[in-house]
Amino acid sequence: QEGMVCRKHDMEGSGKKASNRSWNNLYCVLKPGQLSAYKDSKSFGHGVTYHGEDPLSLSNATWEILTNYKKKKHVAKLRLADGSEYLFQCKDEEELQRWSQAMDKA
Ligand code: I3P
Repeated sequence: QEGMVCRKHDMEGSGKKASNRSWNNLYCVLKPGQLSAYKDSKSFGHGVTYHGEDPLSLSNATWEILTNYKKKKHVAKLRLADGSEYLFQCKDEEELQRWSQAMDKA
């Protein structure tokens, strides 16, 4: 599963709020056990991740669709094993379901 998703870093692993809390439209690529982010599909083609970030490890991570989230629609929360949290906004419900199914398998 891969495609453009809007992402916000919400919490650091330490339990404090993330410093850069902006939403970024990123080309996300899900492989078994890891989620990588790129500026766009071209950067993915070149293997250059967004801001040089390492892939997020999905072992012991949880993915939860935020049905009560008021600010935006089609949002899910990814919580990593270290406690850090990222919000992902998909363009529509179908995309959200697609990502959710892929996350469940990854
Ligand atoms: C953030 C940006 C986010 C907003 C966040 C702001 O500012 O406006 O969209 O989250 O609010 O801090 P900046 O771009 O200057 O970093 P929401 O869209 O979820 O409101 P927050 O700190 O309350 O999460």
